[in-house]
Amino acid sequence: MKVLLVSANREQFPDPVFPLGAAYAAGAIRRAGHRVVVLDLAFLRDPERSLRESILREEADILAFSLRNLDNAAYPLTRFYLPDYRNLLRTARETLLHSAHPKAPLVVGGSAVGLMPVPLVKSLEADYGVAGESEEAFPALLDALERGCSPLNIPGVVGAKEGGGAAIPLPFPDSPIPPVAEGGSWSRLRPARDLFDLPRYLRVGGMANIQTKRGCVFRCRYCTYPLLEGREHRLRDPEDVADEIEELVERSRVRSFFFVDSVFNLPASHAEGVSRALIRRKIRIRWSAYASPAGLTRGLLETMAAAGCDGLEVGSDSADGTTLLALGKGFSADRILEVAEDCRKVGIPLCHSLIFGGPGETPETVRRTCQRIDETRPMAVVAMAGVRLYPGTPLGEWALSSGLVSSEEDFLEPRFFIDPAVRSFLIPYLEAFSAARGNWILPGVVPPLAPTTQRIIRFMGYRKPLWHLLKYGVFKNRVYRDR
Ligand code: B12
Ligand code: SF4
Repeated sequence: MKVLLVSANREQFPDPVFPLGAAYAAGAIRRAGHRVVVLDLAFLRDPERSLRESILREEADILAFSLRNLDNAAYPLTRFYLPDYRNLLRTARETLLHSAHPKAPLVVGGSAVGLMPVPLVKSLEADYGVAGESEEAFPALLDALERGCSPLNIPGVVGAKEGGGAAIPLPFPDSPIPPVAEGGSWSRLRPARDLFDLPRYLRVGGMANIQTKRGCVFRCRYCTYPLLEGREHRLRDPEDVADEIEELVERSRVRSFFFVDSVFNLPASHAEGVSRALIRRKIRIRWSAYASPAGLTRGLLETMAAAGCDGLEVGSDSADGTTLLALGKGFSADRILEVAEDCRKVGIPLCHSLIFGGPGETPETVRRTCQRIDETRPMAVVAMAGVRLYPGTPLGEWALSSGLVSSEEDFLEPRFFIDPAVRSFLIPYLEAFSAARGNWILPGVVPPLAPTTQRIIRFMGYRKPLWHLLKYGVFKNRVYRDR
């Protein structure tokens, strides 16, 4: 079958990010023998027009959309992408009527779909949605459509017309934990980066992205990552990760990477394994990643630094013990302070990511967190004021059962929780606190860096995450970064 795969993400902040999920999805169906044509909307001036032209030109049997973000998860300056996606699918449907395949099905996938498959598929009036990863479900869906069968018994596939999702989404076929060196069928597969304009992403976004594992074993109360990737770790062979990096260095001259794992440093043995593989092969790159204070030991930090790690976005969330407990974090406030100290000794710049306003937050806990985090002298802090609620997370389920949110559909529009005790206090306090420091970024409160400044920085060849610039006075209070 011929598939037109549209990558719909046009968000340019904090950087345009290479559509790794769409590239994995394209790779999965190409390996199964289908023809794939990609339309990446990220940099197009008139995406709807380009979509119309591609549909008429390509005459594909299936139109598939990769939807990464639903919204920017930031409050109160929330950006909501669903209306744009709705327009795209409507345009596709109308254009198809004048094309060679007026009944070509519309399929949607990507993390936005994984978060709320049935409401999203219905709201977009798509034919089918794939919740979770593409490697098995997407080729199986195409195979079923080719044979004229219903794909609704395929794990992960939902359908809007035939009763709103007959199949039970089961996106992690390789759980429970496979042996360390073989994380399941996806783990040796390569994303089809060649179908996208990687050099352009490197030029304007600074870094290439790569995944070394899927899954997170923690259950932080607000977090969707275990829902998107599974609750068990599925690890790639560190040597295979190093092979992929070497390929990118040699073929595309990539020198700067971001590991997109939910938490890079866990399990520690795997982070150590990936780092040692890079050291052994003397691959000269620099990279950043998300890290948890849990298990981030001095020894591991030293190995990571020797392997090229030059920045960590640490999910500290809060530096107040009761708030950390309420958020379901598996570490103490003291651990955050130790990690900050170890990062300084090892020479790895640190950016704390914080979430304010969760259950039990008070003005006192907010003040304590700000003060303690500031005392760690981080290079940057990204602070969210309010917690984006998602179905399936403990906090989202509590919001549903307590009537704060009335149905799963209601989560489509960005809904945030801010404890009533800090509702009027939080934002003015954070604004004043961050303004006095300059290296605190409030994505939902302070408007982001102007796109032209961002482009100039990248044009000049700057390849690190932009929060590193906060060490320079001229960028204080200006750079934007978020998780
Ligand atoms: C790493 C990461 C980042 C890094 C990216 C660094 C980089 N250079 O890549 C940074 C910090 C820059 C970042 C920024 C943002 N992020 Co982010 N990020 C992630 C994270 C942890 C991993 C993303 C990733 O690459 N995964 C690996 C790929 C392979 O997985 P995937 O994209 O899901 O693709 C799989 C499936 O979805 C499926 N699939 C994908 N496409 C398709 C298409 C079809 C047709 C099919 C069938 C299947 C399919 O198959 C793929 C695997 O086979 C996710 C959370 C998570 N654990 O998924 C959040 C996540 C994607 N981010 C999110 C958000 C909101 C953002 C920001 C908007 C935050 C902000 N306010 O700035 C920005 C937007 C940036 C941008 N330009 O788009 C949200 C999106 C959901 C939402 N609420 O809208 C997520 C899901 C986190 C969350 N809150 O739940 N992010
Ligand atoms: S916040 Fe981090 S550690 Fe907690 S569940 Fe999410 S990804 Fe895992």
